[in-house]
Amino acid sequence: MVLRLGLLLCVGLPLVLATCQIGWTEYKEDCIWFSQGKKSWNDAEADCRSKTAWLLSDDSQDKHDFLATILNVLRGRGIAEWFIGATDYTFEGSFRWLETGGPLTFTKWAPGQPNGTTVENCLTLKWVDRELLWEDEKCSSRGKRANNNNHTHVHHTHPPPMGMYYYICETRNGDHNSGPVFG
Ligand SMILES: [Ca+2]
Ligand SMILES: [Ca+2]
Repeated sequence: MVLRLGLLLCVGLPLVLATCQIGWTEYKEDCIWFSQGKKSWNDAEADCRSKTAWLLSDDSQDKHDFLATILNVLRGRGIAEWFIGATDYTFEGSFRWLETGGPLTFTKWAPGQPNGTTVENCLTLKWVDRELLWEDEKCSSRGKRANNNNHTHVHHTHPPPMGMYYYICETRNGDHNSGPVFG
């Protein structure tokens, strides 16, 4: 899938890939990476951090449209929901971006969302009809042992456990070796 996506990105979008590492997609000053497996939000966040990155901020219409172009292709493969980098775990109802700690000024909530109260504290990007929108979702599959294989099968014989989603990491051009400051 990486190869096909890479090919698609090279052919289908006017990208300059020179300043992002291989496997990352350039958007303005950012480099963006799409997971090939599902994790809980915390594990996804840790995986991004291990790449000197963070879970993505979807903080402008232009960036959202850019993401929609790519995610629409992956949607065709059955990958339709992604964790991104905001949570209201600390203060219920007050989502904050991981990247900046700031509130969500640009928003893309699906109708009726967020609706998860203290049960759903993690932000997902999700296709609702033909629109890519936000929903709050469970951050992990609590209580159940997640099926933790790394296969990227698109078709599941059983639905995936709630709270396990694909995810999107983001970093700045050239930041791979310097490291962002967290906390
Ligand atoms: Ca919540
Ligand atoms: Ca929700």
